[in-house]
Amino acid sequence: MNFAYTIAGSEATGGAGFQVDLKTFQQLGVYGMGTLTCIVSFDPKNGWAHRFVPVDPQVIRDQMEAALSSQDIDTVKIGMLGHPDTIAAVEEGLKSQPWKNVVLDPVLICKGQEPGAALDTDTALREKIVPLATVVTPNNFEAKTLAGMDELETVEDLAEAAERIAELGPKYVVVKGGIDFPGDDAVDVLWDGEGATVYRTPKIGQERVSGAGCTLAAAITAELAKGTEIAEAVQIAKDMVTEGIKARVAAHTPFDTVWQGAYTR
Ligand code: PXL
Repeated sequence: MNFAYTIAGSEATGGAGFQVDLKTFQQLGVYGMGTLTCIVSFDPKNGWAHRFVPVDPQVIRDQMEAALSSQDIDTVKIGMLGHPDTIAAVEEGLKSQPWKNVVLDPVLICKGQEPGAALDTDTALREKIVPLATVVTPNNFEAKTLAGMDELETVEDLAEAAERIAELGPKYVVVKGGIDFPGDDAVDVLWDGEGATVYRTPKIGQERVSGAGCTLAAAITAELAKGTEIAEAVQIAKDMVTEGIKARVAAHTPFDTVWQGAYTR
């Protein structure tokens, strides 16, 4: 059995976060484990705004102790952390043992949230967690923020952002162009320390779909847990996201959501 571990927030509708991570792990045939960092409950009475509650840092420490004592785990995905105290607890837990793969989805803000809401959290993430990651998967906005770049408009820009973020510590950086990247293709770039690999597939519509970023990072994590090498893991993850967007599930929320069950190998 291969094990994959997620440290992420709950998003109750099933469209993002912890719920997506476990669905993705299961779909790719790895045993999913997890620690909850926060609870997000969208508010349907208020435009589906984010209601955010951090989990007590001691409870995060307890969950990590339980999970990491129950199995020899070497592969972890980190999703939404959301608070400096959460980041401190997760940093401590990560440093309690060696890792082969630490995949960080550097969630700065969620769909529908205003940028710049929590600068101290963003700074703590950059200073404490990014240097511990072996793989980081920023979206367009996160890549601009972490790389200190104003625009990502060409494949060369994506590659430059990835290379700059690698200077913060991570061996591999996957920058996701996403819907904001100009043109008809969904373009992602993997920087591996020596060069850039470009992944390209036609965009499916022009609407944002919830859970694409979580699914991509979780799928990379699951594949790394199985021993797949990074460039192939990213391709499999992108294929899973593409299939999942094609098979997206409509909801009463503002965004459709990815269906992880559409992908089989
Ligand atoms: O998509 C980013 C994300 C990650 N994790 C949780 C979320 C969201 C966005 O809403 O709620 C828990």
